[in-house]
Amino acid sequence: MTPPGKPDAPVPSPSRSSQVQSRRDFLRQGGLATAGALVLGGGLELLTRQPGGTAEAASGTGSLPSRVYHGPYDTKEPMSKIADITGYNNYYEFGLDKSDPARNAGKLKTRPWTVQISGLVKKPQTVDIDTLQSWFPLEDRLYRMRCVEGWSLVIPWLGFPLAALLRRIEPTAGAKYIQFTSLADPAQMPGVRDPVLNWPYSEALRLDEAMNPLALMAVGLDGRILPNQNGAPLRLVVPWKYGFKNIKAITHIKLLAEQPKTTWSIAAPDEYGFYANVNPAVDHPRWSQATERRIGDLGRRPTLPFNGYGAQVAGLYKGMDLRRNF
Ligand SMILES: Nc1nc2c(c(=O)[nH]1)N[C@H]1C(S)=C(S)[C@@H](COP(=O)(O)O)O[C@H]1N2
Ligand SMILES: [Mo]
Repeated sequence: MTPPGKPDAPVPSPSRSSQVQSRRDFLRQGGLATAGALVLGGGLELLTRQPGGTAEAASGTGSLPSRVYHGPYDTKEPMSKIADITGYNNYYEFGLDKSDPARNAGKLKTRPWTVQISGLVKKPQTVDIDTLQSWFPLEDRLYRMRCVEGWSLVIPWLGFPLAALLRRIEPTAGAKYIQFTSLADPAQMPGVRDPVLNWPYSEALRLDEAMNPLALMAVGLDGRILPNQNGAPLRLVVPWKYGFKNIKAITHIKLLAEQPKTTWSIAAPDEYGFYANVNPAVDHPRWSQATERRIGDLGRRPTLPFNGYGAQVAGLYKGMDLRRNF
């Protein structure tokens, strides 16, 4: 089995998803009402909040960055090209190549979609995705993402804090972990017919990690509905961890007392740990993690501890041996 075993494969020329293109056409034709309001394919209007920033309606700008970010969580680094963000992906349910998700995920049916919330919570329920996202104001967050393979992107997510969802569903006193599960539908996801991973893809966080303000549930990207290849309709974003923790197409959220196994730690426990915090000092057994290639750049840049988010998250791991708990 290969990646995230294959370090930094050459960038395929990103094929622009026809789905994204048609959404842009839709938006250009007046689908996007005003800055700060987002009309989803299902007709639901979502209000977006821009923390301290101005969001401009993106129309007629092709793949150029079109929104301005000044919120407290935003990186000051330039946004990656939307064509790279939506054309260079890992999503094994749709194939192993970076260009497969853009090619194959467009037909995934993301409405209707329900999310089952279960386990150690006071309010277990199965909720429709449109209802779930209407519970929270949506925020733009410009985050770095560092894949364990040694490449990175700067991505303009739109979503709500995972902490807000947790406050709403009310974990019980015994809950210590939160587990996420992806859709695994072989009829829609050709990759699931191959046993390259133990489907469904699943990931988990410690509850205090999940409560950190940086942990985001993304439903959009660049002010628009999330492209399927980036994990529509609901995807986890934990920017201080390697990309594989950022589970896509979430159907189940379960609160647990014990640390669950996760897809990549089952596949290769010596290579992919539960914590998976970005750490340039702990190499992958098969390659260095000291540097990374920002997609779109030629050279490599140093990788930062916790992907540059140490000020916000290092305290979560005080007293832990980060080599053992990799
Ligand atoms: N369900 C699911 N989620 C997934 C993956 C996957 O294969 N399946 N790949 C992960 C990996 S390895 C990375 S680097 C990121 C990539 O996110 P992006 O394609 O939106 O940049 O998604 C993560 N989430
Ligand atoms: Mo990754």
